[in-house]
Amino acid sequence: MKHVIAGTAGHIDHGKTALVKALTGIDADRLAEEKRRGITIDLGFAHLELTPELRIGFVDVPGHERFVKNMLAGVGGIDLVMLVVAADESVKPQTREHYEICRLLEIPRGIVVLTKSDLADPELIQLARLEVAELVAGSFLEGAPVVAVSSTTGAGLEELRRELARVAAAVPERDATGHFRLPIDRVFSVKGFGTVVTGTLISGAMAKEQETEVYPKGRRLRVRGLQVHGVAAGRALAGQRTAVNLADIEPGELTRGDVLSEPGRFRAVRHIECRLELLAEAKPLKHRAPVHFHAGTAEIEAEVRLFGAARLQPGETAYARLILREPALVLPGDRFIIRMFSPVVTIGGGVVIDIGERRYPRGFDAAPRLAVLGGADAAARIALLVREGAFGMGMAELVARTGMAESAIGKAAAEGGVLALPGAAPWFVDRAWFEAARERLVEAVRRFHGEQPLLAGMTRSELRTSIAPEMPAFLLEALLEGARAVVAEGEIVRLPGHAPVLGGEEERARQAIERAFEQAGLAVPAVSEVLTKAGVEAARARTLLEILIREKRLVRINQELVFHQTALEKLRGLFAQRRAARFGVPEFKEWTGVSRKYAIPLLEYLDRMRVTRREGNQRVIL
Ligand SMILES: Nc1nc2c(ncn2[C@@H]2O[C@H](COP(=O)(O)OP(=O)(O)OP(=O)(O)O)[C@@H](O)[C@H]2O)c(=O)[nH]1
Ligand SMILES: [Mg+2]
Repeated sequence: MKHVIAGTAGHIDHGKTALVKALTGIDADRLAEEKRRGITIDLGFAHLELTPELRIGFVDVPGHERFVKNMLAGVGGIDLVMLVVAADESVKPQTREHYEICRLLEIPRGIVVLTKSDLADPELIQLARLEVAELVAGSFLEGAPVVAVSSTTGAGLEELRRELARVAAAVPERDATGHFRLPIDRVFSVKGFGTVVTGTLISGAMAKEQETEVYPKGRRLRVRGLQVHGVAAGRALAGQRTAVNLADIEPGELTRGDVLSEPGRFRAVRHIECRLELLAEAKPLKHRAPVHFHAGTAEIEAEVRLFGAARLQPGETAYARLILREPALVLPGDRFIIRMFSPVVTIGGGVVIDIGERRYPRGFDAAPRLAVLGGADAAARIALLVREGAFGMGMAELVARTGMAESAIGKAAAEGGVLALPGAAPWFVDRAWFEAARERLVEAVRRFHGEQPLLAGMTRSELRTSIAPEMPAFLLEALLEGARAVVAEGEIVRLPGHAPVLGGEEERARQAIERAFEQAGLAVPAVSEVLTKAGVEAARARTLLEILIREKRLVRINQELVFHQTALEKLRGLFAQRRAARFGVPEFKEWTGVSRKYAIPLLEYLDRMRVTRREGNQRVIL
């Protein structure tokens, strides 16, 4: 069964609700106040099985100019619009406003319905046809079917059903593989179930029992139950009207405009970079003008920042930044509408391009980067984001920044010539940056050899600091991996040809120092004593000691005590067989044969190494 969502649009009293009722038998005006006043105030919903294979969900919107904000919450996810124009009144202000909204939101297709045909003679109907044709010329509705109907007599309804089926057939199957998002349009409580929210699932799929996060509030909740177009379901797919029963939350804690999505996947943001179109009928839009921002089902106050221009002229399109008063979950590609503060009328809209909340240096021309990020070339987009990251960008961040599925990002990265570093979480780096970083690394090692010819090489941490202290450790590993120009041995990185230049005398002294500790086992001599006997002057002997410690042949466990690495290795081996045993200092002395002078520092060292843990006077072997 194919699910398609149709929205109504059009001026107040032009017969939208009556039309939905004539088609479905359902009165979408559910509020008492709506029935009393005879107008629609908030969104209404109805559905129809047009053919055995086609189910149409209808979102009926209010035409009153004061409720356009409610209309905006309803048309976001629709597949097609029925632009309703009363044949006896023709095009009116909200016909235009609703039409412009649908155009700016890039609703892909629609049907023009001339209602109340029973109240208009053929000439009047013809006039309405002409006026509508003029209104929609050059837009997505140019050439769309125009059907005259009467909801009172039923005239034209058959033809409308046929056109609906035809247009619905052209609606492509939605891709449900992406990350799910459900902008909430209603929140209520159902006896026996608790809190239920509804909305159109705009991407991905949701399943019963899964966890979801409410953006921007950050609450994580369990999906207790799902309904699709009014029927209980285990899964809901993109494009479907979905009701979600949520556990452990009161209706008052959620509002229209909140979005259900995957836990921790995205970030609500306050700065949005976009392409903004100002309607031809609007007044010029000033830099820093306050506006109402509508995206999905959310409405948020915002300020427009124009890049390098004092104002945007009517009918013009420009890149701009919107500063939202409250954070919102929006993603690149999302369409939005802006409305003025007073009078509250629609003045424009556009598409979100970047949510990176990037700061530009003074005088920076953002247009080229926004042209790439707003362009159709996904490979170029991913390559740009990766290049902008200080050390490239991880998969999780790319998903959060673009909303794209991992597979699509991987494919775009490959096409964009971006280097993918393998790992549990893939990481992407710019190829040129990577090569340059590797050259800098080799250069740093070469310089180090020049300055410290006695040392075998740089330690990994020294090397990282010399390139960029904030660089993640795994990136250094990636740079070293497969780098033929350097050799990494344990902690030490050196050039392939480098050997520490110790003179014969120094080499003998180095060996003497190492041997002194090696032979002592755990009962090590005082450092000063070893150095005096090394056979070279004190300062050089100390340097040789430091080299041995850097090379990890000797280990300094406190200010005074240095051990040979093999002695400590043996000591740890002793404990490996005694897991979970408890012991005190006397036992330790007995096992190792060391005196108290060594026992305490050695035990403290073992605690630090997490071989043992102190508990009062005792120790536990971990
Ligand atoms: N004669 C006649 N009257 C109609 C027809 N369709 C609607 N009406 C009447 O027009 C009035 C307004 O109809 P609605 O369907 O409530 O109009 P609407 O567009 O939903 O109005 P809002 O939701 O408030 O914008 C009602 O009194 C309807 O009975 C029609 O085809 N013929
Ligand atoms: Mg209505």
